[in-house]
Amino acid sequence: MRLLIMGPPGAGKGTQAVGLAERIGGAHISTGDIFRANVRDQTELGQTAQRYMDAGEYVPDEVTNAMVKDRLAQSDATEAFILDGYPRTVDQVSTLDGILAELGAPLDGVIELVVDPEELIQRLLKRAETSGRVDDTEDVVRHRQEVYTAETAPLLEVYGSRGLLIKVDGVGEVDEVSRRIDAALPS
Ligand code: B4P
Repeated sequence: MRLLIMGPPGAGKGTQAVGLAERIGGAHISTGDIFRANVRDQTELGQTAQRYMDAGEYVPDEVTNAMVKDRLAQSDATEAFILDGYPRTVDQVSTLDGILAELGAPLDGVIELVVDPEELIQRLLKRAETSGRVDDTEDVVRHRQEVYTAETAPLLEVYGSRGLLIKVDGVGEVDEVSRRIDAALPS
């Protein structure tokens, strides 16, 4: 199964994608995690990504697209994957379409986690207490929500018009949300 998981910052994409990847037996590909690993290791990619992430902005498409293309070509992603946090822009959608067409690997579904905006802010401020993430301060968290609304929310319509969108209520215990996702997946 090949899936995307989408939703605003703090919706629980990463939280849900880890378990879901295990359940579908595929790769969990989180662009946020890959960027953070590169920042930690002080690679050239990490140095480019860091200034955007710290400000709550998106990393430029050409950087992100090349990174995902490379990752999707790895053997653990051949049969099944869940892409977490990608695509986030219209340009990333067309790049992903091209990559998947080349691989002959169409998507089976796009999960949208739906969570109320104020709940999102509270979750991320709570995460800030332990995460050490520079992009979890209140101003940056609010800016990330605005960037999501402007740049990424329109993508949901694109996938909706392709009949791929699976809306899931993201509020409740983590296990409860996981059960809702499993029940909504195509068989
Ligand atoms: P991401 O790492 O994707 O971060 P996120 O949107 O903050 O997190 P997510 O929705 O996964 O929430 P999580 O499970 O952690 O991106 C970070 C940055 O990287 C971006 O701002 C951007 O700069 C860059 N980037 C990444 N992808 C990019 C792309 N494609 N293009 C350009 N730039 C890109 O959950 C959040 C919190 O809620 C956690 O503390 C969790 O414990 C809690 N939580 C989860 N589920 C819960 C539940 N059911 N109830 C209560 N709390 C819950």
